[in-house]
Amino acid sequence: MTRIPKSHPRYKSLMTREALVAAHRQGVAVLEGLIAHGRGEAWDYLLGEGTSAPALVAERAAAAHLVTAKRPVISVNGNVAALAAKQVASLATAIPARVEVNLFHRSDERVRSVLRVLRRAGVTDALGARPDARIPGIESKRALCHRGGIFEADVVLVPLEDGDRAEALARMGKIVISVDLNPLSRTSLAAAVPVVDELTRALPNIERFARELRRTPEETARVLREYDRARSLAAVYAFLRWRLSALVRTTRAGPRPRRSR
Ligand code: PTJ
Repeated sequence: MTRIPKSHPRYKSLMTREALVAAHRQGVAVLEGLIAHGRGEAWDYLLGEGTSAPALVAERAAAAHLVTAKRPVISVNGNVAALAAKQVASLATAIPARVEVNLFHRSDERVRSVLRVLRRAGVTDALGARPDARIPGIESKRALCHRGGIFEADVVLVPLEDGDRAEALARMGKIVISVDLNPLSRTSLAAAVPVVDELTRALPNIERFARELRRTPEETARVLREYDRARSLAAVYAFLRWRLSALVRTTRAGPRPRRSR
């Protein structure tokens, strides 16, 4: 592993990249996952590398759905395990929700590797190793799932998803919550609650809201009633437009725009 000096202006970003590379070497993340990460990071630059107000609204709605669900499930793939196993464990406890490993590039060995990472992070009963059901309408191995997990879940949190399964889960009548920095992705467009934020920021935010909303059912009901996915996505696009106009203004004024090192 390359030693990254703490003084490097992109220290956090470079460390995350190294963590993903290490996870790839351990058979947890796939090469395609590294490409996915690069795409996500490009969006994060545009969004200012912080949680936007519209993302917070979606995260609160996500928490409200999760704490009122009968059978909530958090779906985990290679990237999610590599970047946020501890946050997944903590969120699953807070809700409480089941965790299921679901891989696009599935092999039994990879499922075992991801389960190992989750176990070390504190998820001792994650599903995924012995799928006994299929998501209708999906031909890839992502269709494989557990009856007692994703198949019968009413609310599914799908971070860093590909669009196909998010659409199929929505067709099954499930409430799909996505975490995806790309507000134009098929996943974000298919989700009932698209959270356009970086995974390691989004999960702790959702957990914080879940812990708060569990104690306040009336507020939870209000959040569920008032959340409007179309308005929420439109607010993300408006935020992006505002960010880009601010960048145009600051660039014209001289100094370098914030966070564009
Ligand atoms: O582990 P596997 O085999 O299940 O494969 C996982 C990947 C990620 C390769 C697979 O799900 C995939 O191909 O995903 P996509 O279609 O590349 O979509 C990933 C989405 O996540 C993209 O829209 C990225 O912008 C977004 N993304 C990447 N990193 C992050 C992110 N969103 C939030 N936080 C991130 N850290």
